[in-house]
Amino acid sequence: MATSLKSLSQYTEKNIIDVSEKKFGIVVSEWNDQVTESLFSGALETLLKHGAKKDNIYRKNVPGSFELTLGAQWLAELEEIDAVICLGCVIQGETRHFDFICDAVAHGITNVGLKYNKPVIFGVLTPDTLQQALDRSGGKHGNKGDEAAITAVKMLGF
Ligand code: DLZ
Repeated sequence: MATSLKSLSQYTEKNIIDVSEKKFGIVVSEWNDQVTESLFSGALETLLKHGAKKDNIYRKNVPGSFELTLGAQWLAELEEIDAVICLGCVIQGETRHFDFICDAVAHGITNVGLKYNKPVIFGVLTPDTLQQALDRSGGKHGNKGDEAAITAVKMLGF
């Protein structure tokens, strides 16, 4: 999808365009699903609040955050999908597993976005503890799923 020029009249508030005809893919990692389900609920609610239609939102689950990249690619390669949101939660453990997964998924998601020229959003929490994740998935620090969704909507306005 190449960026198209948009005139000021196509924007509503805060530089946000009408996304009622846009199609969104959401990839959800099943690891730490207590957290990722809340991220998904937040993302879905935010997309609907901004005018996206439920019929235009597609969800795919993947086993863990490491698989988000391939899941994102499977959605991004579909011509009809306008933006992809990746939701995961990698909690720091005692080994370097955390670093490998976080590095791979950050680079992987970036590459998918560049390859398909579409917004592919990094909605992956990388906390030290489960509590920090819960605080950021509908708890006292908000919901990063909402932020991922609004980022997708904003990127479609470019
Ligand atoms: C193996 C693993 C571990 C230890 N921790 C997490 C995690 O905190 N969050 C997450 O999303 N996934 C984790 N995984 C699974 C990996 O993402 C991946 O699914 C496996 O390494 C298989 O490729």
